[in-house]
Amino acid sequence: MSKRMTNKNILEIASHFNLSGEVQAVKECHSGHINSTYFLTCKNGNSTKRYTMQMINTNVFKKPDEVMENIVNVTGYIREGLVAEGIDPTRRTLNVIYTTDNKWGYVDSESKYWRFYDYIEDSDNYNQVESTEMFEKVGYAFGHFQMQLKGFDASKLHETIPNFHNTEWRFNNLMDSMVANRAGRAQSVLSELRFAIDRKEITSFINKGIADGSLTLRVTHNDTKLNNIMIDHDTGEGICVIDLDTVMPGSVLADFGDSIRFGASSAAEDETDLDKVYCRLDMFEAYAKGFIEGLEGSLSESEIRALPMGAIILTYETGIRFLSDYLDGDTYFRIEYPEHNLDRARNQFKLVADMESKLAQMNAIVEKYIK
Ligand code: GN1
Ligand code: MG
Repeated sequence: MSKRMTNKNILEIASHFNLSGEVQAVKECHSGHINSTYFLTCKNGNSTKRYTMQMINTNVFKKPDEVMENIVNVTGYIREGLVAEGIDPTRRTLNVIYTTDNKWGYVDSESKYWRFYDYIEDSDNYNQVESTEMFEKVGYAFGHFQMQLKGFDASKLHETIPNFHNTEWRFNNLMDSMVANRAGRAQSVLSELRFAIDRKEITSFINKGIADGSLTLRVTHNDTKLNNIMIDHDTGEGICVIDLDTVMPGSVLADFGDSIRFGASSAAEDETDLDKVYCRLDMFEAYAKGFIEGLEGSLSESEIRALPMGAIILTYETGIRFLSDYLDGDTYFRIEYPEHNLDRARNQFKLVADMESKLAQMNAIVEKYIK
């Protein structure tokens, strides 16, 4: 448990939610760069029930109630769809637990915003793929997630982080951070800045595609990291897509690309031995298969053709976000040591360079799905 949060604090916060029984155990979850997460076990007579408790990072999500409104609407829509298909929605979509005064969240005495979900039992999330079979199933689930939201009215969604996957905006942000040089680190990252600037032309790829109609605006997840999906213990199926804080209108390239960036990498996002960091084409192929199948033929030819560029762009974009944060003095992503964001940026750029060298092979893989 972090130094700041004590069990007493947690119990006090939990007492404001409609939980079943008494809190018996609290465990901190260490993955995720933005919010803080805990798992709580509650006991009621002989039965136990688990919950996921999260503090929303309001430095990143300025309007947490809007985040929650999106989540309640999106999960409600998915749940109705599952029920209409005769599928039990339990464990297949997040279930928000309301406060005792019927709200989506509780603001504590330190102005921190807390929310609760039912814990997704008999499943796990992963930080590294274990097999191509697993990654294909993850791809299917993220593709299917978009299908589940196909009829969802996008105008109901709040933009929880403006310009989230606007790569051109992210690039301009990097330039601003470089000039402002708030942490005095700009001189030490000249080669990384050069790498980013040399690739400026790719930053407009998605915006241009949306403008010229070759890419469709859909309701997308926008944070399709491998650890944002729960994998069923028995079937290995990607049973529940989690971390719905950034569900917003976007391009399919962002969801595809972000998954490849994280899951098809041969190494962790912060691996510092860059010889170990490359894009695994077997994983790329497995994910592409699952994702395209999950989208049930709704991808256009131009979208399928653009998927490999999506992988490059999202990896590049994440790299420049880490680099900007390093230049700003680490105010956005959680870090474990001072150079963490720089190590992450270097890692992502290595992956970009590797993907660039494999673009023809990635193109050949997706080409197979064009009829
Ligand atoms: C953050 O919170 P987490 O770890 O799921 C970030 C993503 C980045 C990712 C990089 C709201 O995701 O955009 O791709 O870190 N989420 C937000 O690992 O900025
Ligand atoms: Mg997450």
